Parts: sequence; C-alpha cells; structure tokens
Amino acid sequence: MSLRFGGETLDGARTATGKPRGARRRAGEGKALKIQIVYPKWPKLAKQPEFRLPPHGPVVFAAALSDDVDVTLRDEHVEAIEYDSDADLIAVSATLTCQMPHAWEIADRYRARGKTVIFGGIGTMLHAAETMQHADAVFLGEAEGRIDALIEDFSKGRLRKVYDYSNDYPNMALVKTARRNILARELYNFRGVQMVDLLHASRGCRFNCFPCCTPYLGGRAFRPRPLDRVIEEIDSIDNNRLFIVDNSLAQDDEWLKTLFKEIAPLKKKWISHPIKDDDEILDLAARAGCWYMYQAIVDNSDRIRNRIRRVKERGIGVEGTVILGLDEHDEEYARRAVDFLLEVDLDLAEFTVLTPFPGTPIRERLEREGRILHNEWSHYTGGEVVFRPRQMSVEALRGMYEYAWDAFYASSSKEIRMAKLYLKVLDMEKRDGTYKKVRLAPKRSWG
Ligand code: B12
Ligand code: SF4
Repeated sequence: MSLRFGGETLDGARTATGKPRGARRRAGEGKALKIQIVYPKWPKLAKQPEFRLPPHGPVVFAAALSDDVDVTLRDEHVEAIEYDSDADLIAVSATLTCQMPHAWEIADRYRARGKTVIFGGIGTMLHAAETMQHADAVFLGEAEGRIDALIEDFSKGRLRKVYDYSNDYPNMALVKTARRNILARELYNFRGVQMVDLLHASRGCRFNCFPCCTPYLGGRAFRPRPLDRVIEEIDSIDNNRLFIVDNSLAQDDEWLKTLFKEIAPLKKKWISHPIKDDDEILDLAARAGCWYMYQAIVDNSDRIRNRIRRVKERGIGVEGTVILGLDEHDEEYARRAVDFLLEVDLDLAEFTVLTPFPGTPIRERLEREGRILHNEWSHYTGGEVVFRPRQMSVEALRGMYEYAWDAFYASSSKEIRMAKLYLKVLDMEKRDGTYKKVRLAPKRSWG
C-alpha cells in the first residue's frame, strides 16, 4: 500500500497575502536558509508516569539537511510555538496519529500569517491526504539524500505539493548523527533527572504484527546503519542514559551480537524495545548496559513467564506493554493479566487499548468488519476505545483499561516503581564509575 501522490505541483497556490508561496520566502542572496522545525504536542496516556522525552524524528531530519541550513526546533512539549518566527520555512515533524489534528491547526495558523509550511514524519506518511490540505508540501518517506530536492525547489519558488519517497529507502550510510544541538536540552528532565537521549541503529522490520504500522512505513527488510557510525553517534551523546528506539532488537543475531559487543566499552546505560530471547544475546545486552526493555505481554503463558525471568535474571528490568480489547479477550481478561504481571514481578506496565492506526493489518480487518467507530484522530491515543470490541461493550473495555492501570499500580505506585528503576541505573553507574551528579534544573517550562 503506497501513498503515491508524487509529481503533483502546487500550481496557483497562494499565501494569505496573495503572493506565490516559496519564491517570496526564499533566502536572500548569500543568506542561509532558515528552517524552524516544529514538533506539535500530543496527548499522553492519562495514567502514564510523566516523562519528557526529546523528540527523535526532528533531530534526525535536521541531520539530513545540508550543513549550511540554519535550523532551529520548537518542541511544543517544552516550549510555546513561535508563530512570529522569522524562519523562511516551517517544517512540521509529526510522529503519532493523535498528534495530527493539532499539527494541522498549527500549520493553518502559520499559513494564515503567510508562512510556507512543509510536513514530514511518520504521522504525515500515515495521514498524507488530510495533511495536504494544511501544508504547502508534504514529504513522505525518509529524508536522507532526498530533502535537498525539496529545499532546492523551495529556493527556486517551485515547491511541489508532494515529495513521495515512500517504499524508496535511502542508503543507510547516509543517516548521520542526529543534530541534538537543536534541542533545548535543559528542558528534557523530570524532577531534575535528565531524560534519556534517543537514537536508532536500524530501520525496517521483517515481521508484520497486527497492531503495528512499522513494516508499512519502513518496509519489511531489516536495514541496519553502518555500525561504526552508530558507535560514533552513541559516543558523541552527552548523556550516559539512552533509549535505542529500533523497532525490535530481534532481527539479525550476528548484527545484534556485534552491536552489543561494540557498545559495551562505551559504558552507556540504555532502554530498548524487545531483544531476541537468546541466552548469548541477552548476556551480551546486559554486559552492554541494557537497563530495561519493553516486552509485549501477549498472553499469560509459561513462554512469557520464562522470558521475563531470563531477562530479569541478568539484571535487566522489564516494562510490559499490554494491549487490551483483542477479539479473544473477555471482560475478565484484565484481571487475569494484572494477576499474572504482578506474579512475574514486572517492573513497569503500560496498558493500551487496541487501536486501529492507519497502515496496520488490524485496521484493514476491523474496517472490513465494519467495527471502526470513528476517525477522530485526536482520540487515537492508545488510551481510548475507537472500535467495537468482539466480546464486550465499549464501556466495558474502557472500564477494563482503567482497572488494569489502577490494579497494577495499587500496591506500588508508578512513582515508586519508576524510582526503583532509577536506583537501578544509579547502581549500575556507580559500579562502573560512570555516575555523574545531575546538573540540570528546569529553566523554562511550557504546558
Ligand atoms: C520512539 C517511538 C516512540 C517514543 C516517541 C519518543 C519521541 N519523543 O520521539 C515513545 C516511547 C514516547 C512512543 C510512544 C508511543 N508510540 Co511510538 N514509536 C516510536 C518508534 C519506535 C520510533 C520513532 C522514531 O523515532 N523513528 C526514527 C525517526 C528517525 O524516524 P522518523 O520520525 O520517521 O523521521 C524520519 C522521516 O520521517 C523524516 N522526517 C521526520 N520529520 C520530518 C519533518 C519534515 C518536514 C520532513 C520533510 C521530514 C521529516 O526524517 C527522518 C529521517 O529520515 C516508532 C516506530 C518506528 N519505527 O517509527 C513508534 C510508533 C511511532 N509509535 C507508535 C505507537 C502506537 C505509540 C503509542 C501510541 C503506543 C505504544 N505504547 O507504542 C505510544 C504513545 C502513547 C501516548 N499517547 O502517550 C506507532 C504509531 C501509531 C500512530 N499512528 O500513532 C509507531 C509507528 C509504532 C507502531 N507500533 O506502529 N513511541
Ligand atoms: S511490533 Fe515490532 S516486531 Fe512487530 S512488526 Fe512492529 S516493529 Fe516489527
């Protein structure tokens, strides 16, 4: 399924002042083009522990721009949108479906002030047709080696409406170290604790799980970055704590082993998505500084129980992700699931309601079965019911979601569980001499 809109031009498109877009706002002779990246705020899950992660898409996108572009970032999670920005181009980066309606509002406001607005990122790819109504240009796909064409067109006043590189993936050697210097780093902390920095070592996924749009977006082939670049990037990050956001660390055993062996000497501590359930690989992950990992809890089987045990035995924490409302779930499922999670001594749990995001196999099926209730995207947060469950009412599924969060955190609150994980990383750092006293305090805050 590709969103092929390529080639359509912006014939006759005008700014609010009636002048053609692009040409009027190209950078003056000899002046660097100014781009402001905007990352719109998205609603967090109501019962989730608070966090303020720096956005990853924008800093990777910024690295794909040529060095002579003057780039700034406004992340609305930590700072107000700067509608009076003097940038030549506003580049909205959007990741999640629930981020889109607000991202469109922001773009409309900028465009009403005569600004040229382009869109990119995962959310843009999943909502390309709607986004086109709020953008001067939409960019679909990965930016490395491709974004220069858009910038050139903008500078020459011939911006096209769509730049479509979906399913046409760049050489991974083109992915540069993210431009983290555009982040207002002092704002990414919670109660004085610096948040992790995000990075990725690969793209694509060879699996095709029912609730996931990653294969639709990034393809079914595993695409690793050259390892020396990944190591160089990790080494360059001024933070001992990282989140390796690769879709899954279970794609290629040999690659994983080499990655972990090479990360180990850097003594970083990191979080990741699920790691291949293999003794040697888990040992190497632990030695490489794996602090805790996400694990999808799909059932209450011995397979999952043993997997969690094997991970925890190596000193790696586990945050379980549990999707509620599958066809096989009855009204009692949450009760059984929480009992199981407490019994296997999970460190943290994140409950979401099954959500038929665009580009996922589950959306196709629920659409075919006429079970999708609405497409009000701001409610596609993962915390709301937007489809008709098979074995219970919408109300019952809502209750199940509330119950799961409350029951799991009843005996030991989110704060206490987070604090325990934090102590764990302090411990790891003290053992290998990498512990640094926190030096950050919130200076500005927004929202
Ligand atoms: C990291 C991540 C998160 C982080 C986000 C942190 C952050 N601050 O960035 C966290 C952990 C918070 C998160 C949460 C959730 N996530 Co998430 N997450 C991801 C993940 C794994 C990686 C995203 C990423 O950084 N990719 C790497 C960057 C470099 O790629 P990129 O953003 O596409 O950027 C490139 C291009 O798009 C382009 N680009 C980017 N911006 C721009 C801008 C312009 C103007 C241009 C031209 C180009 C451009 O340039 C970049 C380089 O090529 C993706 C899966 C994936 N592989 O993408 C899921 C994913 C985005 N998440 C998903 C989901 C479902 C969730 C949750 C709802 C539920 C959950 N438990 O997973 C929650 C949110 C719950 C809530 N409402 O509170 C879904 C999206 C669903 C949707 N349609 O909304 C994804 C796709 C995974 C999936 N299962 O399908 N997530
Ligand atoms: S859930 Fe993970 S393993 Fe499954 S398709 Fe998505 S990224 Fe791949």
